[in-house]
Amino acid sequence: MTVYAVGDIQGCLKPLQCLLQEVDFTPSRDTLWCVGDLVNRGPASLDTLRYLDSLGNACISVLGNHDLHLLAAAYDAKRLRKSDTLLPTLQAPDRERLLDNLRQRPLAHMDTQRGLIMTHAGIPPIWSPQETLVLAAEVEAVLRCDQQLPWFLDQMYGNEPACWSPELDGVKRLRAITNYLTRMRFCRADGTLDFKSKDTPDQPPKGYAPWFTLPRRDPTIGIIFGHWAALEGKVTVPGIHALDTGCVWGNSLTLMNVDTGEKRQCDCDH
Ligand SMILES: [Mn+2]
Repeated sequence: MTVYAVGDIQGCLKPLQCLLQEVDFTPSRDTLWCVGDLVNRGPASLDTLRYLDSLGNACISVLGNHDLHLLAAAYDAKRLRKSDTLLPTLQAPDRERLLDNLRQRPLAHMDTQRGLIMTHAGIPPIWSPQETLVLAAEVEAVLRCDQQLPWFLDQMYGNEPACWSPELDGVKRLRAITNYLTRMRFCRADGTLDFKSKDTPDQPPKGYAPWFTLPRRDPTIGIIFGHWAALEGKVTVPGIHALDTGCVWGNSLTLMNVDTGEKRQCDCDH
């Protein structure tokens, strides 16, 4: 049994299937972890969701900002932006099943045995892996609740509060957790986030640093994440695995054998 982790797919199904074929991925034997952003911007979001659902328990995916955006657009099509490629998914006959499965997915996944945690954007220096799981579960409960979901999707967007406090409550608390786990790039040691810069990690806004360069609460737990294509997967901090290599931007999709750390890539030729 082998566990593989793949970077942001964003509807690039062909390179994913090419990589899985190369490693002879077998759903009855192996497991695929996805760092989220399964959909959007790429050519085959709908078929990507269908394919990953077909893997059943052999696929574990955490939610990314684009996945949450798809859920939000499903409730209000006015939220669609010009660059979104989500219409075929929203118009699909099986959309309800796909969206329902998507919103059951977690924001954080921990493998205690392997000493690894996976989220879409990473983990802020102020949270331990255990705290991260507890806080992620607060948002997961709202996403899975029919009554609360439309309300949350309505309030989800926004950059405030920029800093975590355990006293936060209501939608501010949920939005902060969501932003840390799905949108974070640059951060201060106290957890304050910057949302303006998507640049390379060597050009942080003044007073900020890439979140993974700040001392973390539990260095014995490795972190697998995506979201930050400008990193090109080149993070050298031990135990930090950056898997987004910008497939949807014409670069490549990265698949990592979680146990050996061996990586392979497939070019995105859509
Ligand atoms: Mn993302």
